[in-house]
Amino acid sequence: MTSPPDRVAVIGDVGGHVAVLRAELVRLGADPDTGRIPEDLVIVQLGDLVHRGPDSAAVVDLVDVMLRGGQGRWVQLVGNHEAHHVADRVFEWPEELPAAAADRLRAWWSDGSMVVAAAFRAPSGDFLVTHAGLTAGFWRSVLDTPVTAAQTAARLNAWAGRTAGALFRTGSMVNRKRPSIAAGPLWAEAGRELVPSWFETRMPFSQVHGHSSIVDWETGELRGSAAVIHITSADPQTRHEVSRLGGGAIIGVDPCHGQEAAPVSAAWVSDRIGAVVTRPA
Ligand SMILES: [Mn+2]
Repeated sequence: MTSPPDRVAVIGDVGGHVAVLRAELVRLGADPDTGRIPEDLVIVQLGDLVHRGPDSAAVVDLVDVMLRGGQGRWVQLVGNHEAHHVADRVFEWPEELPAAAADRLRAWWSDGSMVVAAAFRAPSGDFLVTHAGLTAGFWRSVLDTPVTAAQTAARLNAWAGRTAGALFRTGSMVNRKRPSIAAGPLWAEAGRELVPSWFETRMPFSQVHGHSSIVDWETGELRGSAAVIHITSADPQTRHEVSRLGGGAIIGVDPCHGQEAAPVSAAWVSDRIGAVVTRPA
C-alpha cells in the first residue's frame, strides 16, 4: 500500500451469492474482472464466502481475482464456513464445495491471504473486524486484554494458517450449547453471546462483525434480552445493526442470506481512516 487509504468498506457474509458480491464491488468502484480497487479504499470481507447460495465456487474465484488484482487493498477474513475447509471440522454441513475451491481456501489460509482480523482507526474510534465478533471473555481469558484494536488483531492473526486452537472455539450455535461470554470470534452469536459479553466490561474499541444478527431481517423484530434490545438500533435499508455500549459500538453487517440472496445488503463504509492492520506485529 503506497498511501493510507481514506475509507474501509466491510462486506458482510456472502453465502455463495456471487451476483450480490459482484454488484457490491461495482457499487464501491472496484472492478470484479481485474480486481482493481480504488486507491483510497480498502475492502475487508469478513468471511462466510461459501455455502448456502448457488455459486460458492464462483465466489471463491472472484475473491481470488480481488486478492491478486487488489494491490493489497483486499483483506480476506476467515469465517466458520471457511474454517470448515481449512481446519478441524466442528459442524456438519450438507453441501460439498468443488475440490478446486476448497483447495484454494486452504492455499489462502496457508499463504496468509486469509487472516482472522483487521483493525483500523477512524475519527469515530478504533475498530476491530472479525467474522463473528470478539467476546469479552475471549478477549480477557485467551488474548490477555490487549488495549488497542491493532494489538488485538495481531494476536488473533497469530493463529492464521493453523488448523487447531482457541480461535476455533464454538459457542451456543454448535450443539445447542449454553451461551458463552467467551465464545470464539468465528462463532459468537451476536444477540446472546457477543453483545451481552461486554455488559460488565468497558469495550476497549469498537467492532464490526458478521455471522449472525440481533435483528430478524424478515420481520424487523429484535431478538435477545431486553437489555440487548434497548441498546440496539437497526437499518433495514442496509441490514446493518448497531449496539451501543460503554467504550464503543458493536456493528453487525450480516445480511442473513439463505439459499436465496437477501433482498438488500450493503457494505458498511467507515469515515476517514488510518492504517489497516492485518498481519501479526
Ligand atoms: Mn458465520
